[in-house]
Amino acid sequence: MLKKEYSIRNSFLELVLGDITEMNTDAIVNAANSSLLGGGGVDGAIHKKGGPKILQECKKIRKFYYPNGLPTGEAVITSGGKLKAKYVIHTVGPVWSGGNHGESRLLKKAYYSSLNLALEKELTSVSFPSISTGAYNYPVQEASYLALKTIKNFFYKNSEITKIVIVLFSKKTFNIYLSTAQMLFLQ
Ligand code: AR6
Repeated sequence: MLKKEYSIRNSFLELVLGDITEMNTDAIVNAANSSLLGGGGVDGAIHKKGGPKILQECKKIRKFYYPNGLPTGEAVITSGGKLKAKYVIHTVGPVWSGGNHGESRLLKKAYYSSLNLALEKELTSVSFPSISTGAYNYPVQEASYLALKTIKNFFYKNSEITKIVIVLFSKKTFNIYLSTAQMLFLQ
């Protein structure tokens, strides 16, 4: 497994080339859609491997808290079902529409909402996929900068979460995150 670790204050950020459904961090983050009822990409893989319990919990969340769907940038939490991770944090990243429709603010918000939920649950380790860069078409270069910058800022404000992993599904995406991280963390 290709891996690169950075030490930021008292915590660690890891970039990993792999499948997020294999991660054994306390939680893994799902790049979901507003319906919370599943889809393709990482969402499909998480529901497939995690089993029906996750979907049942998502349906309850919809019914009781978000009858109109989870707004972009927000996050909710369910159990991890059959996954190694105990929890799945479901967030909705923005669809890329050229860059002038609040995309960067909403992408940052998706990372922050997920991390704040992990804090509330007193979790210490979380894995993220590269939110919005698949079906939602966010350019990977820009997304990697926002994701890494947001995580860096988070580590400067909070020390309870000691490990954040970004799991990249292709060598190409991994390399883009790697070069952004070198630029942000090794100066
Ligand atoms: N592990 C890690 N990363 C993965 C995995 C995996 N198992 N599978 C795919 N990726 P996407 P989005 C990568 O499309 O752009 C869904 O249908 C993928 O290569 O999963 O936020 C939802 O239901 C890409 O780099 O999420 C929504 O409708 C990244 O994960 C919509 O797609 C994100 O790609 C959300 O689109």
